[in-house]
Amino acid sequence: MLVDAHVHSYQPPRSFFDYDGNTRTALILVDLQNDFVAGSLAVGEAEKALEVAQKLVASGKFDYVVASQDAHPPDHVSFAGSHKANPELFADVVYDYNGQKVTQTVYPSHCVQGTWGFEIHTSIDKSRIDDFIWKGRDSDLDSYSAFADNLYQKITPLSQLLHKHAVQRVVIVGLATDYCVRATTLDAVKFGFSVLVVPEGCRGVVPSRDSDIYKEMREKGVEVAGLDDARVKA
Ligand code: VGL
Ligand code: ZN
Repeated sequence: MLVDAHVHSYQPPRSFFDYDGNTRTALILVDLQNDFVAGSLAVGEAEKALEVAQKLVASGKFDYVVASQDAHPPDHVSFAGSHKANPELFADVVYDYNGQKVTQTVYPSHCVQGTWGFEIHTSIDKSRIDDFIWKGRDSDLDSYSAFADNLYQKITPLSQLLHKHAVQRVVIVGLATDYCVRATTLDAVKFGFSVLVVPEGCRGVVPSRDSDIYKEMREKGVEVAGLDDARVKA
């Protein structure tokens, strides 16, 4: 590129298209954290999702790479142990949130800020991740989506960061398909992005839900593609 002598600082593109006319595309890595790989909420075959995710990270084909992390406090409402009624794991608990009845599935304690389980798995090259989105930080409300909490009380910086980087299209992989990947993907559509999900780079808590989830995603405008079919640049 020819650089004008009067241009002293790099300006990010203001257009959804890069200098070659390609759609500016971000990679969103959802919750590739130790607790979901080998910890308290381990997802089956998570290593296979990590392998595909790292392949995409290493490709260098994305204009922006962002990773979400569940970042719960120790007394988070999604932990069975936080409820006096002693609910069983994976039971649905109804609780009061500012006068509103909220249904929350409860899990073992996981991804507590500052613990090993919270850290992104070492198979992912973190030096290639531009920004990290911490979610589920408030004790009294969960956040499956990397864009907003489950009641849309607050949004995370993710949509702002994508706009700052002039991104129009997002490619999503991560854990777990049936919770945080699903919610992040459907929110990406709601927030106006063009969305591609790569199932090879995702694994679910309950794998038998996969076909229904990918069907729902397609019905809502998501492109679901294999790694070989995934056009990471337009
Ligand atoms: C997740 C359950 C609870 C996920 C997070 O990352 O899919 N699932 N917290
Ligand atoms: Zn969680």
